[in-house]
Amino acid sequence: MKNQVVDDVITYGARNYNPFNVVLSRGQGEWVWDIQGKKYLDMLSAYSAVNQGHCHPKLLKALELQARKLCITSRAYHNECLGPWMRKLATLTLMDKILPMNSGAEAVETSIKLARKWAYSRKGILNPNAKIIVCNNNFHGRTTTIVSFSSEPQYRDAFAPYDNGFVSIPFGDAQALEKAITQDTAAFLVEPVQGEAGIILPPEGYLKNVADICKKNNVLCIFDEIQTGLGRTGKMFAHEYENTKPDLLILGKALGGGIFPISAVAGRQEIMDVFQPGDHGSTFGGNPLACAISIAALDIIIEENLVQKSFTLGEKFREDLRNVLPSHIVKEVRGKGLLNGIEIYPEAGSGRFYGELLCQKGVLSKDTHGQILRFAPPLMLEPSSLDFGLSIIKDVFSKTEDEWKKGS
Ligand code: IF1
Repeated sequence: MKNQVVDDVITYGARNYNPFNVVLSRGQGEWVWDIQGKKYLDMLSAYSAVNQGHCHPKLLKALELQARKLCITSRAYHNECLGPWMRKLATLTLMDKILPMNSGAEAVETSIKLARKWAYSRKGILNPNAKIIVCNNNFHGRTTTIVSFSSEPQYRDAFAPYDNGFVSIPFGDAQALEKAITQDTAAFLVEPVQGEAGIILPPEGYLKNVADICKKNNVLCIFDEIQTGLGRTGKMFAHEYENTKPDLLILGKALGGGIFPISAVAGRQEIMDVFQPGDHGSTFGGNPLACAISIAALDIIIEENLVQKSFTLGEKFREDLRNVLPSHIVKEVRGKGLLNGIEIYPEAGSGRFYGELLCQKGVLSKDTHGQILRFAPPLMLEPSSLDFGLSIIKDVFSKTEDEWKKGS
C-alpha cells in the first residue's frame, strides 16, 4: 500500500519500529478501522493498554469534562483528582500508598529507587552495594537502567555502560531465588507472566513461593503487573491466583484506559515512606487529567465485570484452539485470561508471516521472539467477536507458510 502517512514515517521517523502496513484511523470497543474503512478485531490492544476497549464513552466523558476544567498543575500544588484516584487505587490494590508516574518504565525505575533507598535507610545495606534480583528474559521497559538487566541482546548490547546493581536468575525457579539472595539483596523484581518473552507462565505456586522467600529474607518483593494487571489475566491482579501480595506493585498500560499514559507504584507504607519531598518526581505524574481518566478506567473494569469476562473468554480462547489447531504447525496455545500466546514451529513458518496473514484477514496481533504470536484483545469484547477472531485464527493456522505461499 502506497501512502503518504506511511512514507512520512519512513522518511522522517527514527527506525525503532517496523509496523505492519496498515494505517489505523478509528476504533470502537474491540474493533478498529483503517483509512480504507477495513475493519479489524484488535487482538493486541496496544500491548494490553486498552483493556476497556477503544474510545469508551465513559472515558471520553471523563477526558472531556476534566480537560475543559484543568489538565495539569504539577505536584507543586494539589489538584482535585489526585487524592480520589490514590484512594481508589490503594483500595483496589490493598496497598497503603500510591506514587504516580506516566510510563511503565518510569514506574519500574521508581520501584528500583524505592528499593535502593529502603535497602540503605532501613535494611542497613552499605551504599552502593544494593542488588536487585531479576529474571532471565524479563521485560520491564527501555530506560538505560532497565535495559542493563535485559537478557535480550538487541535491547541491551548497544547501550552500554550498564548499571551493575542487578543479578539475573531463571524465571519460574523459586529455589534459584533462595540461592541468589545475599546480605546485599534489596529486592526481587518479576513479571507474574512474562509477556514480551512470549507469554511464559511460571509453575503453579511460584508467585506465592517467591513472595514468601522474600519475606523470610527481608527482601522486597516487586511484581511488575504493568501488562498482567487490571483484569488482563482473569483476576484483577495476576498475583491473586496464588493468594499472595507483593511489597511493591507496578501498574501502567490499562491504568489510563488506553487513552492517556499513567502508571503507578502501589506499596506498603514502610517502604513508600522512605521517599522524602524532593527524592523523586515527574512533571506530568499525578496530573488531574490523567487521574480523572484513570478513575473512570478503573470504574469500567469493575462496573462491566471485565475481570470475570477476561477469565471466561480466555478459557474459551485456549480450549477452542487447543482442540483444533494442527499439531505440526502449532506447538502450544498458552496463557491466562485474555493474555495468550500461540507458539509456532519454526518449520511451519515465522510469526511475522502469520501475523501479517492474520492482519490481512482482519485480526490484529503481534509476534514476539520470532515464533510466538500474542493475542490480548480488549477485555470487553463480545463473545461473537471472539468467535470471529477464533475462526480467522483457525483458518490462518490451517496451513504452513510454504503451503500459503504456494496457494495450496
Ligand atoms: C515496546 C512487548 C508488550 C511491560 C512490562 C514494563 C513495560 C512493559 C511487563 C514498560 C512494556 C511493551 C512496550 C512496547 C512493547 C511492549 C510489549 F512487546 F515488549 F512485549 F506489552 F508485550 N513492564 N511493554 O510489558 O512499559 O514504558 O512501555 O509504558 O517497548 O515496544 P512502558
